[in-house]
Amino acid sequence: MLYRVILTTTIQLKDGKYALLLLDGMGVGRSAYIESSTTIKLLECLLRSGFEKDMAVKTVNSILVLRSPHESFATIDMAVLDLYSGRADFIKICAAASFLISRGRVTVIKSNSLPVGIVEEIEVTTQTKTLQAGDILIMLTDGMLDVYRGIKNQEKWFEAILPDLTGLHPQEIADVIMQVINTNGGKGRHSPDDRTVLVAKVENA
Ligand SMILES: [Mn+2]
Repeated sequence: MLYRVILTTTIQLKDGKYALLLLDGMGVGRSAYIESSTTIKLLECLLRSGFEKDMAVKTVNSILVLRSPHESFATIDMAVLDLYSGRADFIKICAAASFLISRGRVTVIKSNSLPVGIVEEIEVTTQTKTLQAGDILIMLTDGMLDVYRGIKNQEKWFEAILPDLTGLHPQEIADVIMQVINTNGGKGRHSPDDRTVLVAKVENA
């Protein structure tokens, strides 16, 4: 049996850092299911204990590869925000694009790496942006963008619905996005994949 597990978590780290995690796991069999859910806990644990984020992702990958070769894999979408400087580091392991709305402009953050749990050595690249008050960060699973399957630039279509949402509370933004996607795509009509969206807004303390 094929399992799909999507998990999200937010973690307050040391030194005023804050991590947003979105994991989309897939695999065959009960062990794969358990592994997907332990992956995010492990990642959380490593980050909390002070591991550098690249190292944390690489460690999780090694463990997955060793424990269940080719039985399960997961995509990891991680944003680590420095609440003092506004610096945001993005690590995307085969994850869907994220969208940053800043002063009415949308920036798309994309990745092209392999998911964790497949190859022994993965490359972890970090993309960095600077956030300011009022900025909105949207992270989502590939199942959301699959609604636009067959369309060349899926991100462009999604992007078009975003600028009007900036005045809303993050939960409302998430609700509207989910509504739009479900209306356009039907509940699993085009995509049997799970849909999850995570919205964060930066405000002055
Ligand atoms: Mn998916």
